[in-house]
Amino acid sequence: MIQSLATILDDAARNAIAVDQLTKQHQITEQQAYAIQAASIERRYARGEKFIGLKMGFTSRAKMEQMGVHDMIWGRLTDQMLYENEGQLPMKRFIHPRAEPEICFLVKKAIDHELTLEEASAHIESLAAALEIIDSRYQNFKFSLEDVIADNCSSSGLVVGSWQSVDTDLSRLRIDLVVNGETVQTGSSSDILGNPWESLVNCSRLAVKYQQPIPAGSYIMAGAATPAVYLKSGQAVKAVVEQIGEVSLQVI
Ligand code: OOG
Ligand code: MG
Repeated sequence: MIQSLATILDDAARNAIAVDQLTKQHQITEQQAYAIQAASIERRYARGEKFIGLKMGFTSRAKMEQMGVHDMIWGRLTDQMLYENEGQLPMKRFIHPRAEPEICFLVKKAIDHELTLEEASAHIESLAAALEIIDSRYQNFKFSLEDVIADNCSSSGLVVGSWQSVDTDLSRLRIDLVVNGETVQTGSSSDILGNPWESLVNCSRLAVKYQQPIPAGSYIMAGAATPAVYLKSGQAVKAVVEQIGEVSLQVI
C-alpha cells in the first residue's frame, strides 16, 4: 500500500494533476503517512533529484487555522524545488500553487541529535528571508493531517534571499508577503512557535525520530508566519523580513 500511494502522489506532482485525498479511500496512520512521504521522495532521488533540506509546517496559528490542521509537520526539500532569487516561477509546473513568507536556516554542522535551544545556533551558518511555494496534490487544496504528511507537506518550491548573521535577533521581526507591490499578508517571527529557533529545535527532534539525517549545507525552512496566498501568472511575489531582507519571484 505504501508504494502504490507514494506513486499516486509522485505522479500527481510530476504531471501537475490533482488527485483525491488518500484518506477518503484508506485508513492511514501518521507513521504510515511519513512512510508514504519517504517512499515518494525515494522516487525523486531515483530520478536524480538531490536532498537539500527540510521544511517545517503548521508552526504558526495562522497556518493551522487556514488549513484546519493543528499539528506540526515536516517535509523534505530537493534541488528540483529550488528557484533563483528574482527568478521566474512557471505556473505550468504546478496545480494550484500558493506562496508563503518564511525564514530559512543554513546548517553549518550536521544535526544528528535533538538540539536544545541553547546549542541550536552553533549548528547554523546563517539565515535568510525565504518564500515557500506550496502546491497540494489534492483537489481543492483540502486534506487531513495524514494526507498532507504523505504529500510531503505540499512542498513544491522555495527561494532563499541573501544570507545574514545567525546573531540576528529573530524574536520580533515583521514579516510581509507582497504581491505586485501590495502587502497582502503580515505576520511576525514571534508567530512561528514564539521564535523561529524553536522551529529548528522541533525539526531536529522530528528528524531524529524519523531517522532523517541533516547534513551540513542543508536548508531548514521554519514555517510560514502568515496564511498562504494563491498565485497567478503575471504576479511579482515577494517576502520581506524586517532586518533580514527580501526575496522575490516573478510568476509566469
Ligand atoms: C501544508 C504546508 C504548511 C507551513 O509553512 O506551515 C507549511 C500546507 O499548508 O499545504 O508549509
Ligand atoms: Mg511553509
